[in-house]
Formats: sequence, structure tokens, C-alpha cells
Amino acid sequence: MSEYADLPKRLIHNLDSYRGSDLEVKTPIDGSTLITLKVESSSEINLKVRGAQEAFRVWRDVPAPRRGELVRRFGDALRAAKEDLATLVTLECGKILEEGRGEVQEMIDICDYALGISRQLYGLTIASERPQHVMQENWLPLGPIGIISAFNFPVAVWAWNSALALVCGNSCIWKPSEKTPLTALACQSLFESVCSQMDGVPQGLSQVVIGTAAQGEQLVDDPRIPLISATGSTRMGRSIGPKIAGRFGRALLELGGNNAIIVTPSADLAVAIPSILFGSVGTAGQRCTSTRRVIVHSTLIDRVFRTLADAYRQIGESKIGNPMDPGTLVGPLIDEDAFANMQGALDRIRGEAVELIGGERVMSKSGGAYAKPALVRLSRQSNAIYSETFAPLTYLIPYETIEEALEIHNQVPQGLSSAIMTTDIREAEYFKRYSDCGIANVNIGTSGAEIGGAFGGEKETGGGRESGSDSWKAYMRRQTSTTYFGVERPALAQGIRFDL
Ligand code: UN1
Repeated sequence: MSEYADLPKRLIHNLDSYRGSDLEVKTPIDGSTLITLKVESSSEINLKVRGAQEAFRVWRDVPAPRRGELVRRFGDALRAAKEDLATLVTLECGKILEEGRGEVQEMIDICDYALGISRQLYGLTIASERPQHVMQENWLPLGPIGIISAFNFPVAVWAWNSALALVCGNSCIWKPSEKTPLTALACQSLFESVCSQMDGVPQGLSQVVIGTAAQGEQLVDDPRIPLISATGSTRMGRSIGPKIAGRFGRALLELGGNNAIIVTPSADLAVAIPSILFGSVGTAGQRCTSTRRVIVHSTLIDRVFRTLADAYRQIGESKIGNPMDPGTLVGPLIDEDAFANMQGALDRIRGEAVELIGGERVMSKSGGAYAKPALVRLSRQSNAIYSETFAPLTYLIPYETIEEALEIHNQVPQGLSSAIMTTDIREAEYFKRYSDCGIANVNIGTSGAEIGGAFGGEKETGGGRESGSDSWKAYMRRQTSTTYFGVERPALAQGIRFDL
């Protein structure tokens, strides 16, 4: 990857100050080491949290539209750096460049969105039961926000959180995945240069902590951080959730998915097949919204399997490879562990498979973990597929009635994204009512959500909502305020009399 050797240095102004001997950062493209960084010490993190507290005290008093102006400028800086940053995303996490660009676009979009929100941080005025009383809700800044992000969306998910947290008047501390710290440092550099060009922006408004799970846990345990927004596996959520609850902090969790598309007899396959393909093999199956299960009406399952198998064969022949190449659709898995997990999942299901294609290693001399996407046809859903596998691995499961389809659909412990392919309005509405997921699409796949909607899911996905709609409320505290403007002795609520 020597042709990209200067990219990190170009995008990260003070790169040398992060160098060390603790954390080897590799590119999944060929497994070569890009850089070795130092992990931050407990006292360094402590200082950063203190800095974030100080920055918060200044920033919360800056008018929200002015805070929005900073985020707008950051969005403009992202526009200017889009190609470079997208290339670094691809270099560091291995998603194809087209998707790397999409990821940076997602950051730009959320900056635009947050700018608008910066003028809409409003609460309710509520009718009081007492005369000459006014009751209202105030939304106030919360404090330093801890953001823990995953390798698969190394920058966009941070941007969802930080853009909103910043316009809401908070400071941010970001612990990126130890697999993708360079993209985080590049964003940090860009953000700092935008801050330095605007008056009134405090030092330390947004900071990065380089490290592994231990450094993330220090943030999790720190009572000075009122909200931890964490994206990652259900295992990670299960570990940090109780710790945050134990100190009465707030957790915004975006954890594992096990997303399904239901294909009904009335489905238009010209719409369904491309959605299944993108959801299953896009980002090498490493999105939390990736399509893991396709629940197909029994009369169609043969046809759907054949059509998909054909597409998988074409992908296997010429579309797997270096994610920087414009012809590639499927890049590498993040590392050898991910490849081993995929093989483990295939081994567990092999005995139950009616048909199984793909899953083999390709480009074995490349140094990266490249796999053929795998498609597994089952005769029924199996508990072997209840846990999330972050790989291009999709199961086809037959159903007879729409009620049964939803039962199969909701059986897994996760509840992030779901979809139905149908031209029957009754089925579509039935699906939306009974899908237990945070996202339920009709004739659209499970992945690739727009930023304008609230993003997140139920059950083991963690219940958090990020990005659009009213997700900004997670980054603020709600205050109920009742004011009496009369001159008589004020009335008590509930009609209570308390006369001397
Ligand atoms: C993730 O995988 O953590 O909906 C986020 C999508 C993207 C975000 C995925 N917009 O697929």
C-alpha cells in the first residue's frame, strides 16, 4: 500500500505525536502495517476528560445557531476533503472506495442536518392546571459526551453523534475502534483546523482517545461523562451497559443486528434481488444493517436462490478484490479473526444446509482476508444463526404464511433493521405493524438508511436512536419549569389546600 503512504501524514497534522509502539494499525487490503501508535495512559485520558469539562462550560453558553455554524463549517471542510478522507476510510477499514465516499457523504449530510437542528432545539409549552401558571420544557446541554465507535463505519457514526452533540452545546470525547484510529485522527485534525478559524470555540471541544477496550472502559466508568454513545457488538453492550447504569449515566447503544428481508409472492424481483445483494455482500457484509436472513415464500425460494447464486458466482469470479479498484464490489474482511468467525458460522450451519455456496478464501497471497460471499439455503430457521456474524453470509429460509414469516423474522434476539418485498399493501402494513425492529422498510433493503430518520433498534440491538428525527434529545437534559406570574397566594397542584 506504499502508494498511500503519505495519506495519513497529509491528513493528520500532528501524526508524529501519536506514534509509539503499542498499537499496530494495519490495512485489511494486504495486511501491511500502516503505522504503530501509542495507547493513551490513564492520566492522559483523565486530563482529556477534564479538558472536555472545561470546554463544555464555555460551549454551552454559545448560542445554539452559532454552534451550528461551527458544524456547518466542519461540513464544508469535509466536502473539500471528501476524496482524501474516503480513501483513508477504504485504506483503513477495507470498504470499497465508492462506499468510503458514501460514508464521508453521510458525515456531510449529518452536519447539514445538525445545522438545521441548531435552530430547532425547542421544547413544549404545557397547559397548567393552575391559574396564572406557565409550564414549559427546557432542553439544556448535557456535558461531555463519550463516543465509542466501531471499525465498520469508522467516521460516519461518530459524526452522527458529534454533530448533534455539538449543536446541543456539549463537548465530545471519541474512542474510535483500535482498528481504525487513523480516520479518527484525520477527522480530529480537520475539526481542530475548523475550530481554530472561528472565534469563541474553546480548546478541547472534541478530542480523540487512542486505545483499545480498556481505554474505552475508562470513559465508560467516568462519572464526569453523562452520556456514553457506543456502537459495537452485543457482547460489548452487555459489558458496558450495566457499568454505565451502575453510575446512573446514560447509555445510547447501537449493537448487533440480524436483519432479514421477507420476499412475498407478490414481490417484484427486479426490485428485491438488487436490494438483497447490496444488503448481503455490500461492505463485505460488515454493516450492522447487513442482510443476514432472507425469508422467502416457499413457492419462490428456488427461484430466488438460483438468481442470487448466479449473482454470487459473478461476484466470485471478478468482483472481489482491492477495494480501491473501481471494479470491485466486495473488499476484504477487516482481519483474520473476522474470516475465522465466518468459517465458524459456516461450520455450525453446514449440517443443516440444504444448499451452501461460497465462503471460500480467495486471493490467499494478497495478505488480506478475502472471502467469497456465502449463501446458505435452509429448510427452517436454526438457532445456529441467532448470533451476529460480521461477514458476507446470508441464510435463505422458507415460509408459508405472512404470520409465519413474521414469527421467523422476530425469533432472533436482535432487532435493528428489517424489510419486506411486496406489492400487496395488506402485507406491507402487517409487516410494519409486527416487525420488532427499529427500522422496517418496504421494497428497500435493510442497509443504507438515510440520516434523516432515527437510527437504531430494539432487543439486543440496545434500544438507542441516533442521527435524525428527534435523536438530538439524547444529547440534552430535559427540564420542566413552572412559572407563576400572579399576585395572589399561588394555588397548589392537585387542589391541595395548605392554609395557615
Ligand atoms: C452501522 O453499520 O453501524 O444504514 C451503521 C446503514 C448506514 C449506517 C450503518 N447508513 O447501513
